[in-house]
Amino acid sequence: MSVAVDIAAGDLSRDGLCVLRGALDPAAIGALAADLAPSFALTPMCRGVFYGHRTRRFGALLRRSSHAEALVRHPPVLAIVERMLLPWCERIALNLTQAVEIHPGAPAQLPHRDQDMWAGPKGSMEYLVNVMWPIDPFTRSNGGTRLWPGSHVDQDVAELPEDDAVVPGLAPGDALLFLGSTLHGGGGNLSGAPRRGVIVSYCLGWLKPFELQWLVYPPAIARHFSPELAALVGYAQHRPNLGNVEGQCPSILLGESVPEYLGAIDALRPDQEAQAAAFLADRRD
Ligand SMILES: O=C(O)CCC(=O)C(=O)O
Ligand SMILES: [Fe+2]
Repeated sequence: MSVAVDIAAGDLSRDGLCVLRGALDPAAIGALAADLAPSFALTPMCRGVFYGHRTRRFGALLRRSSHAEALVRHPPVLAIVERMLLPWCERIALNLTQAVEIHPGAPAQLPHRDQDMWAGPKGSMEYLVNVMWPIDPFTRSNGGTRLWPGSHVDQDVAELPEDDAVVPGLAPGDALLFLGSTLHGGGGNLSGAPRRGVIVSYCLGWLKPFELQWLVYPPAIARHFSPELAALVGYAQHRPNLGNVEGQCPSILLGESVPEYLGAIDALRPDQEAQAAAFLADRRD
């Protein structure tokens, strides 16, 4: 696994994208698609030029299907994402889960970089890694994701020739990974059938996520998650002390009963603990 992770992480750093072929059994994607079918049937079309009028989207996939966790916690994907993001945070967070259905006749989506939702400086760090899991095979004609390889290097370029875009052909079970700094967009669907896929994205653990994970998975729901999944959706502090409830780890809310009065408890990195201890030792006389 680690050789494959090394190769994929290398491709992702170099090109801004990579494909993991056969990352999951197509049957697992089929089971997820079956659970999502009622949501695809009942969710209204999007409004707005970015989401797309002939496109349907919905989030909260971990609530809609028990099969979503296999995508969100896919070990090689997590290893690659951590390789990309841990230089700038001490834990990664789930940014969103979103099903996207691009209907016949939908135009191509505006090329964009997903990181531009955050207003911080760009070019010196990565904010996000996106993973597209196709439900239907992705092709150039049915709206497969268009990406501009290398566009993560010169991020001042907002637009590149359409002919320079690649559209990786994908089968259910494949995973397409791309950086938040990679220019991309959904394709126009010239075929006669909808193109469905699931996006799972991860961001630096100290950022505000695109989809508000704590509201989408409140304690009554997250209580039934594995501890690892609960931590990914935000029931974990980002040291030092960020993202707490009453100064404690928010996972306290997942217990049977929550005491009304909680004392704050530091969650510091070991280097900060040591620095604080040294500071106090110096002052002791
Ligand atoms: O549907 C796709 O292929 C990509 C969608 C996308 O990039 C987005 O909505 O940010
Ligand atoms: Fe995007």
